[in-house]
Amino acid sequence: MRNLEAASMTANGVGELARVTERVWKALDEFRIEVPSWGFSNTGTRFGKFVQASAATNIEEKFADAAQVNVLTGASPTVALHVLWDLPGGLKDVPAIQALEAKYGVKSGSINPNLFQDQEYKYGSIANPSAEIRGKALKHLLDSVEIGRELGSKDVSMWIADGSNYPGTQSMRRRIDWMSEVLGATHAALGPDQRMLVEYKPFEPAFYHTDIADWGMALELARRAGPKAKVLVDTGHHYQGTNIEQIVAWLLHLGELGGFHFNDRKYADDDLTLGSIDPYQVFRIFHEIVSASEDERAHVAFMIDQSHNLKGKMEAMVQTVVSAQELYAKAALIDQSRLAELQQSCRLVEAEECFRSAFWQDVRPIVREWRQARGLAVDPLAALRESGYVEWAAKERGSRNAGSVSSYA
Ligand code: PSV
Ligand code: MN
Ligand code: MN
Repeated sequence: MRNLEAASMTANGVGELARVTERVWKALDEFRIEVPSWGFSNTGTRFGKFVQASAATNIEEKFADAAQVNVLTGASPTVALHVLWDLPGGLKDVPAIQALEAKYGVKSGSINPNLFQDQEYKYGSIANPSAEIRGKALKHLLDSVEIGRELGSKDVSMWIADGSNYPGTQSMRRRIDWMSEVLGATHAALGPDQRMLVEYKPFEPAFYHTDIADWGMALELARRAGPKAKVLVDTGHHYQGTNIEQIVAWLLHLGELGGFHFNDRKYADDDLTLGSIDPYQVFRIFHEIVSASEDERAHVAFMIDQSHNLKGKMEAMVQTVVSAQELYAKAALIDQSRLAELQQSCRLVEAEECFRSAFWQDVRPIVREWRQARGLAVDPLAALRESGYVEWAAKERGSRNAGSVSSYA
């Protein structure tokens, strides 16, 4: 791919620029990424919490914040909900959520069951040796499916925190069957437009083994459960150096990629803003998506799974959506047919240059033009600052945020 500015200097270049611009605008028009309700409230690490005065203190404020991010970016019309945190009354809370959807103009996105907080889950939820506790976990999953159906939300997104801390203390094999049984029963309850996404994670909170540690285990469990079960890739849930884009390529190829939880990390499941540590990795993942067929990528859900304790929550969320849009635009710049030719003829350096020169292009001017054409804020972060929304929220919510301090940042 030629430099965008250089391309515009020649007659051929003008044509090429128009084609590239069209491709990028189309990609941006289609790009949607869901924000997590838990990214707007005060959370912390296991060592403590630094309270932000402007953080959302209830579900209405989470909807308000999510709506604001959508107004600024034009890319996040849905918000992921966490059942126990956002619908503590379960199904009874559905009408209240529907009222918030109508009021704020954002819809409920994926429904996240919570199988990790209850004391009874000390030795696991769906992989617990106790049939009674597994039954309780199944009931919660079935409630989550019903909540999803009532809200018209497509995905029930499952992170299973089960595992053990010491070798020999649990039968990893028996636990496979127990999980299969519960996931199969959950699948049987899904409505025609619903899916269940199975997330994997090789570490934390368990320290020796986690029951769904990698994409192979998630895939096998999803397949056993049924055709509406797919794999969810959380970018922070891999060992250092894992080739995540290769996992993505495989899952796309198999038609088993349900979606992503996007975040960045330096060490473990750090939940940092997307692309803050390794934007090239995000670009490589997006390339796999962009280069897949429309069919293959049609049902891949993009979600953010981040929760910030130092950065302002609204700023971090807007920054993440904007970074995602920019990195997706970069992936859309790649001339796919040229790349395929170069790969086929093993012209390695040219292929690599074709690929990485797209990454090195500054797409911000094109993205700005697109925002302007779509009536969006040209610079969403600056617009957030100018709107005074965060200061307003800090005044409104400050007293409700325990120990609220002088500033939100
Ligand atoms: C815990 O690792 C986690 O970050 C998982 O990624 C879940 O998706 C998320 O929490 C919400 O439950
Ligand atoms: Mn996740
Ligand atoms: Mn995580």
